[in-house]
Amino acid sequence: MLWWWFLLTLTFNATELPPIADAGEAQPAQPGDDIILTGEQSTDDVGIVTYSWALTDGHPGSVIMQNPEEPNLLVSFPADAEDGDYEFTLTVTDSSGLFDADTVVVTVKGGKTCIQGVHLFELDRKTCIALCIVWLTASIWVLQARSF
Ligand SMILES: [Ca+2]
Repeated sequence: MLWWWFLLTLTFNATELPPIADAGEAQPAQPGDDIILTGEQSTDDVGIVTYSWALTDGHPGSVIMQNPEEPNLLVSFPADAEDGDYEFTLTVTDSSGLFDADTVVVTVKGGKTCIQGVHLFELDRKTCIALCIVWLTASIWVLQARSF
């Protein structure tokens, strides 16, 4: 009887498979954006017990993670977030302690651009827009002056 139980346990453990983590598709973001990283496509033959998200590359001061222990992570990039690639790693664990990890990259761009394609040094958005208005106004004056 004990022998059967032993064989059953051994068979069960042998067929227990590790989970497969899926951190979702790469996506773009802009400073000031809230985005959701989806880890719920991760699978396991028995069931995933824990989800754990971490920022593994990027500027830590430019990221706020709301719920790093949930399948779907809410990420907020503050208005002054730095441009660049932010890599997030999702680690999933099943009830047997087997685990897997997957990464996803969020590319943040646009922090210092006030008009599409216009970069004015390292100015903040408000100053940039003000300078653009001054430049446009000055251009109109010049054009008007030339027409006389
Ligand atoms: Ca499993």
